[in-house]
Amino acid sequence: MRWIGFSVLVFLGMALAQFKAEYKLSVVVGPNTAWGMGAQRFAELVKEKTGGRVNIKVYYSGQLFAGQQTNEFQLLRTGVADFALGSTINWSPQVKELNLFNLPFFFSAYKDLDAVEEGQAGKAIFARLRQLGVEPLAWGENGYRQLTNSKRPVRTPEDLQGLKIRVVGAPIFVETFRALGANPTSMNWAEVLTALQQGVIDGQENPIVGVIIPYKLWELGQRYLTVWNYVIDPVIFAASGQTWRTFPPEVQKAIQEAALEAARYQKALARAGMDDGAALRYLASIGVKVEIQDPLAYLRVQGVEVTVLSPLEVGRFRSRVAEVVQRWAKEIGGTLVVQAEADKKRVK
Ligand code: X2X
Repeated sequence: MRWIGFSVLVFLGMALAQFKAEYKLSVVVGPNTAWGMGAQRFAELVKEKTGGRVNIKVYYSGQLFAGQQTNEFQLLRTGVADFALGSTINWSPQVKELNLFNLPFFFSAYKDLDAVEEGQAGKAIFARLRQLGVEPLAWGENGYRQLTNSKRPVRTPEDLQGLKIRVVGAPIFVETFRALGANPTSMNWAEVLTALQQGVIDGQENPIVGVIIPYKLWELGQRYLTVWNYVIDPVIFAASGQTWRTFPPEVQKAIQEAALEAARYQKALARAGMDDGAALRYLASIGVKVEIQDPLAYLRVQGVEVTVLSPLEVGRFRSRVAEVVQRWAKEIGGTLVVQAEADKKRVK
């Protein structure tokens, strides 16, 4: 009997020892964003689906990487962060394939992006991340990135001349904004709010629902918004390969399911009021009420002057960045770009 009791204890001990008391998840933004809420939902679902064995704590606002957002991928690879809900922009300096999403004016509709994520290109990107020691779980979204500034409405490339625009520290963004005639400067998100407030920069680019509204950028002088859908910013739910390997298969399966469910919710939050209504309908179907149903109307009420570009007007910007696209398509790898084009065609 005593022997059995002892064995049970040893067995229990082993089972418990497999799990850390806390798993760290990195997010670059705060908890009141679609991105942050998606991370929190993922943590809750993982806890629920693993019977409380995997406890994830969300570290918001870049706490794990001390503000240096392009380091996040490295933290994941080395297991300093067990999980992340990370932007493809922030990981693109380490994973050149992710620059596919940074190609200006490449994804003109949500359905193009969905097709690429679900298609050959998306699968190839996930395989590449795995090769680099990061286990991708699901595609989430920050959103279409739009331009804001404190100086004037921007409708043509001429309007953008000389404006000091903050971009993320990924080289393709600096090149894109230079080609457009702006004066780009790279800066971590953690420093952007103060820089806007102090007028060190004139403008920035980020999604409306994802960032501009939750951070109330108009209160920091960003009175002009240009809706041009120039880049869309997917975020990826992922685990460090090192952490992932410590989980038994049934736990991996539960975490994978949690990621897919959280991603659907998170993506819908990011698209709420910005698509044909599908996102709001989905959220209503799962009992989530969204306060701001018409984000552009909401911004106008806040005193923001909204300039929505026509396809013709977008074309003027697009023609200025043709060389940047060509150069980066080579960098990314011809095969991946061709796969992405084929994925997009399937939904035309
Ligand atoms: O830094 C940004 O602009 C942000 C928050 O959108 C990203 O992390 C890519």
